[in-house]
Amino acid sequence: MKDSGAASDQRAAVEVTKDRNGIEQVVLRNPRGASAKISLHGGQALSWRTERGEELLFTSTKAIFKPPHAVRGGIPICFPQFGNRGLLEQHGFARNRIWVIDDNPPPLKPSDSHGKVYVDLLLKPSEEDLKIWPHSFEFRLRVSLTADGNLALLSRIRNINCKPFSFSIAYHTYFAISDISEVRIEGLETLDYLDNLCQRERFTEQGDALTFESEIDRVYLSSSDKIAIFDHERKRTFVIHKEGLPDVVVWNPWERKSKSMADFGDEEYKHMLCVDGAAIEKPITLKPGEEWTGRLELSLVHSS
Ligand code: TA6
Repeated sequence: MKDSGAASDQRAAVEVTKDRNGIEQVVLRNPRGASAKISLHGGQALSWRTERGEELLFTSTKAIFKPPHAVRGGIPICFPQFGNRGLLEQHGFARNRIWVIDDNPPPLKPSDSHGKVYVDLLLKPSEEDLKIWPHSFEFRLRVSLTADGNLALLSRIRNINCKPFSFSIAYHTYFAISDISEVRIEGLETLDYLDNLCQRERFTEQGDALTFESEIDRVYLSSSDKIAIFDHERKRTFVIHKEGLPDVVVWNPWERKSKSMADFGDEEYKHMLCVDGAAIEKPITLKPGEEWTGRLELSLVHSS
């Protein structure tokens, strides 16, 4: 855990605390007072706040903060699969495991550190994990807060096995929004998508911004690396920049599904939208010793 040069201001800080279950959480604070909180439960970012303390990630008021439940909100890491297939639990086990702080990660590019306050986390499979997914890996996650208050997640997944393996991954990001009727997404126009509400059938998106009138559960394929989520009422836009993550999951449970989720309020669908940088359609295959890198950077732009 470090705060590098430009963030050496005394208010730039990395603080380790514990939640009510005794699980460690890391709080990052940049010189302007923006902050992020990451739980070692799942390596999950639970909070991302502006320098004015405004919360930008949604967390359900009914979230369960105890393993093996993934906390309903923030940014769960879906690995080694997105979805529900085979022996693995829904969206894989990474979000339901306790990660550790990695004080001596392999070096990264200077741009991954300069001016950032960050923490490095590490997940390795347990013997139990290897029984259901027999592939040894090291998953290094760097969560950073930039000088401008952007939230950056950098994943490095290395195959330390003696044979290749494939995985899919998603940063399952719950954005806090004013009201789902006030929101539109730009950057997905004309893309093909797999519709989870129609047995993952493939469709093509229309030619203008995506708005919401009912449950949506789609994987948009081969998108550009920049997606924008406009919140008209709050006059702000979330901008997602991604690298190595060709697909975008868009999910809002709407009214009926909200009522079926114990860890989600019946009306909470109005105030959240999941837009996930992901690699799903074409799973990533790593040869022995090979490492994959995926980057996601979230920023907030105020719009008039
Ligand atoms: O596409 C997103 C999705 O797979 C939805 O089907 C919904 O299940 C959502 O993820 C949440 O999954 P979770 O396992 O966190 O309840």
